[in-house]
Amino acid sequence: MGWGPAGQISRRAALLGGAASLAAATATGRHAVSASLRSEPGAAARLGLGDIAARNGIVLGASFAVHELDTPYGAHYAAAYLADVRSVTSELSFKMSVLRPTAGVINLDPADRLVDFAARNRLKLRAHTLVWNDDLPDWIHRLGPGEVELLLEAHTTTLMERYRGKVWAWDVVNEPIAPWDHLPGNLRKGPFLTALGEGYIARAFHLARSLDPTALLVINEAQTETDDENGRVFRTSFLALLKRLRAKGVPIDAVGLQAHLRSDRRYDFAVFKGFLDEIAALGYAIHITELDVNDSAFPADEKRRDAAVADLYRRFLTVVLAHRAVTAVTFWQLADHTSWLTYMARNESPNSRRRPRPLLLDDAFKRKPAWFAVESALKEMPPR
Ligand code: 9MR
Repeated sequence: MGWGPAGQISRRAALLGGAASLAAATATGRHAVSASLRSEPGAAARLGLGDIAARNGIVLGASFAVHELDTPYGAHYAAAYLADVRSVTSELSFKMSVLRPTAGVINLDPADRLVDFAARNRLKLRAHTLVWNDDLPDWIHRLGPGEVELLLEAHTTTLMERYRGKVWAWDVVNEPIAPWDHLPGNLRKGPFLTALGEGYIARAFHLARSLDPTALLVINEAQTETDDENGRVFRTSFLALLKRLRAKGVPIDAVGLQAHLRSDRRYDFAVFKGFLDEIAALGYAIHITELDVNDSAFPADEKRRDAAVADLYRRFLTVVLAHRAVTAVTFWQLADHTSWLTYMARNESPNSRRRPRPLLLDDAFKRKPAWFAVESALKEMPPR
């Protein structure tokens, strides 16, 4: 079980092959937002989610894929972000698979384009991710340990020097835990672990801190939310790792918890709150980094499905937003048709009439019950 890129090839191909025209990004701005809001009756009277969150001390964001700007709905895509978020996370463009598709080549165009979009629109940028033992191009798997060490150093240095002052938070290490690899500490196997042992994590953070003393440095993990054996193993293993890193003085500012929630899993958010308490007790801030709801086990009927998705968002956020250590919440995209779950479903079952509805906006960028559930949770949260 993993978060591999299965079924996502067309999406990455679109990104890599895209003519990286800046036209769509530069054409977006406050004008695009107001145009979109005018088209939605009553919308102008409501604050965006990012504004409500900011009033309560939360940075609200969503992952962003620059190639979506090149689609026929590109201007609406940008407008949706400007209306509702204060930060964007790079969903693809800062990954080694995109930046370094072949040995000796670095493709910075998509990352530059995202940095430019964020800067023009005064959005904070979460850069995802520097070091991840998954989703790597094949050539990295063929390197020897010494070369992997050099790659970690060169990659971190190139990116952090280039974007210093433009990135608000770096997911320095992504998903260090993978119990199915059966390694000590339940650490995820991969080239960086093989080359440097657990020390790859400390190495990356120390280097990152020396390159950018002001950006927030984040360690990001998946699958910690469920009330089942898998969730328990992830929580215990990740917490043990955080304690070891804390004891060694590794410079980590915040812990990222992805929160890809699923309709086919059990949740007890009181248990999850206890986990947040333990992270906070170690002195870390907490970012919710990839929130969405896989609705595959909810009813086929769209009204009932939307209500169930909204309810799961509400239950989760009520607990999370009440926790003082939580300072940022990021959704994994905003609109259903741009979700990784939709891209995957389209690839896996192109003829299915049922499409995932995991996010806050529908395919026409209209607000869904989930949007209003998030709005209420943000309005009702205790201010910081
Ligand atoms: O949503 C992303 C998808 O489009 C990519 O194909 C995939 C591999 O790069 O990564 C997805 O994002 C993942 C994130 O980087 C890490 N946590 C799990 C996310 C969903 O798979």
